[in-house]
Amino acid sequence: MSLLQLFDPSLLGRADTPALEFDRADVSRYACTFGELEARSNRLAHVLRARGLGRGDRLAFFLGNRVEIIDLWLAGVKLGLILVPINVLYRERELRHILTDSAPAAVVSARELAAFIPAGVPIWDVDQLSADAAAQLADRFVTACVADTPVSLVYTSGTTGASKGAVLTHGNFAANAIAIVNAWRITSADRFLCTLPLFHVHGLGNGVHAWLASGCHMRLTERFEHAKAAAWFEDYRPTLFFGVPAMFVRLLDLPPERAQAIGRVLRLAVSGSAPLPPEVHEKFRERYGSVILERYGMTETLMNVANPYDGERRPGTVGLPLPHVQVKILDEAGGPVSDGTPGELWVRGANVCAGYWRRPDATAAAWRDGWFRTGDIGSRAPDGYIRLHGRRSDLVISGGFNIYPREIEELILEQPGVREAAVVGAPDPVRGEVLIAFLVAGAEFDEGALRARLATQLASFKLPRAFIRLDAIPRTALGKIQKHLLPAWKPS
Ligand code: MCA
Ligand code: AMP
Repeated sequence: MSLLQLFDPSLLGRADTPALEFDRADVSRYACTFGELEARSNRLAHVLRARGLGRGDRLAFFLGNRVEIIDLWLAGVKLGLILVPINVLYRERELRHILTDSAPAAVVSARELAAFIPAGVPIWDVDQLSADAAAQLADRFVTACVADTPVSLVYTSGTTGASKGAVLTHGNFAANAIAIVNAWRITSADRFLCTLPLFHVHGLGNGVHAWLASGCHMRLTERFEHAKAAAWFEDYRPTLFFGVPAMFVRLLDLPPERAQAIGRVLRLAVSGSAPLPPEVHEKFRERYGSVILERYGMTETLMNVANPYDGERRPGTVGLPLPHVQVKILDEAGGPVSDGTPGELWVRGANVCAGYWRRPDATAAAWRDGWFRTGDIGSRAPDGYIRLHGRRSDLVISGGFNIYPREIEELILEQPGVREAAVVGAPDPVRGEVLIAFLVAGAEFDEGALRARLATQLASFKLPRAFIRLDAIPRTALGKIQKHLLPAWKPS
């Protein structure tokens, strides 16, 4: 199945129905129907074709949330393009890698972001594309796509600093959207508040796709903003909200009466991308009268496991495998573990991506007999509920954004005077974790210069909160860093 088949009942079948509202920074609100989205994306598709793009061509976008991302996505779906979303917080080092690896025809971006894009890739200004599109006819042009046709490369944070592009197909996204729309009973009557960034699969593959597949109404915001969140809920009165745990922590600030009023309208709140602390689950239930549904997914697999809509949403667990997703838990030797014993999760299903872009080595390492190795450690209770215990590698998740410490360690080690570096995650009440850097450095080391350099090279969520100098980094006899022996860090 192609994504267009999934979206057509909304784009064509509900053409006159209000589909979307978006609050722009200048506070003016844009609103449109599904039919207008269909026309906007058709016009843009003509522009992209005229610029020479066709089936299989990559087109990257480096943008904060705005309606034009939806136009690009739909135009790409119609033309058989492979879209490459890039986290808008990424800076030179991350951008250079993704743009070199995916080799897009161009990167669509905005004037205020263009300076971050390394030289070498054509930049197409998003406002210019829209202006060109306005002069086009709104008739539809479609390149036939099937379930196996790639539609996107979404880059995962890489264990060695070199992130890999997960090749996601029409079939992967369609399977995911159908699974969650059914499991979470999403219908055209829903009102969905989307504050998640659209450059990750949580906002795009769950948010935008569930909206387009169900034909419900969506309010999109530029980003989640703590100070505005309550007003958005009260004004828009969403029935549906998807968030990362850091957003739910922020929402606990609301006074009980306001939270209760929001909770009476909110039919379903879904949390994912990082562990939801059981106490946040409990406090949210108390304050809003709404039991968060926690689920587990990955860029490479989209959604795998979710707590049930009906039945117990068990805090501290991610629930049961979604229909049509198979999950097995294996020990180090590759044998099945017994109930309650932690092992590595492997998954199989139409949701699992086609492999890593131009990385046959990494693809071979991650798949075995059609099963994908997640790297997540989990255990299964006798009644089937799955609990995640952590990762095989030292992934840190801050505010729902993934970070491999190795990438930051490599950059710190390039700084004059630094002899050793170890970066770890430390608990943070809002973001779940933040980074702390330990280093051994000589007299010429300049912390200010290091901070300035990291800020130009990396996304802001990857910047260590503190740099702690030690005489030595604890190591094993074989020289391997023992991160668990580093001193505990406390915010001052
Ligand atoms: C944060 N910032 C942003 C955004 N988020 N800037 C632009 N767009 C964003 N979306 C910047 C802020 O400008 C600021 O930068 C810094 O980050 C911290 O912002 P603050 O307002 O203090 O944030 P917060 O209250 O701590 O909340 C952060 C957040 C953010 C809004 C929760 O972490 C977020 O949007 N997380 C979502 C991540 C996500 O979608 N992950 C899905 C991955 P400065 O410091 O420079 O001023 S997909 C996945 O994991 C799988 C598939 C799954 O299971 O879903
Ligand atoms: P990403 O690489 O950005 O797709 O992040 C995927 C990773 O986020 C997974 O492999 C998990 O480690 C983590 N993750 C996603 N959902 C959850 C959850 N509900 N609880 C704990 N970890 C999660």
